[in-house]
Amino acid sequence: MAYTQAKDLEIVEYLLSAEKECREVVKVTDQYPDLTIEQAYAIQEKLIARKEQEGAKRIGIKLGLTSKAKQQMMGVHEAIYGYLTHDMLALEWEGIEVSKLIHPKAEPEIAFFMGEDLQGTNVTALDVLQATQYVAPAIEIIDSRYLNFKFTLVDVVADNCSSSRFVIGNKWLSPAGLDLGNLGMTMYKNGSVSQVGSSSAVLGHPATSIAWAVNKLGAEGKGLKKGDVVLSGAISEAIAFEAGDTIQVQFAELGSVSFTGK
Ligand code: OOG
Repeated sequence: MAYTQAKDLEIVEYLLSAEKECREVVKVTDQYPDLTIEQAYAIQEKLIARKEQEGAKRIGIKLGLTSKAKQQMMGVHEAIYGYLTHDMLALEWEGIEVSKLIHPKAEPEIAFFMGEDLQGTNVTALDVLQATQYVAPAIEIIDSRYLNFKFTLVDVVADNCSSSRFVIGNKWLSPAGLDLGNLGMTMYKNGSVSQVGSSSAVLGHPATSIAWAVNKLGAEGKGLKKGDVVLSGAISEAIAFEAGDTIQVQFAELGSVSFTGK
């Protein structure tokens, strides 16, 4: 079927009902193969606006497909961004209710807390670091609404980049004095090492990844606001978990963050 903008709200309801009812759906491009990335971002914006009508508050953004490995896996050359809303924030000590999710996976990330507004189209990694008040260890829980977690770049952008939940550790540090471009990371599942990596996997430096997103937003007249949280992109492969599993991510210098599926 040919895509027209008139379909946007139908696609938004399709994705939101999949999320609410915890069921996988066929990807959007199966029905609209001609959908473009720009149109997918417009759908994402309408999806978040719809959530705002239901009471959600935007609290920042997340980056996706920032590692070369993940880009190669998807056959793409570009990162993606989506929005974080207040109801995605999960608390370490409360656990993640797996029955409310479809097929969740955990990713190790570094969270940035903005100390200043940041907007523009020539923003550099240095600008990002100067506008950052704190960085903290984080785990993003992604939960694609699509069947078997399989999608194209266009599909995943429309689906707000698989965003679902995130957990932030309790050690927040100023980025000054940290070698954020090369922090070692180990992710454990139930006490066994599952993934190892370095923050350099995120486009060479997580602040480079955020600068990319700020410039993309800048081209649309949008930007980051003081107080926003930014998840800078996965450092390794995402790992699936179920109720009863404990995931822990340990960073050099930044400390650790964990949660248990319940
Ligand atoms: C897309 C989102 C991936 C990341 O950091 O790479 C992501 C997905 O794989 O579902 O958040």
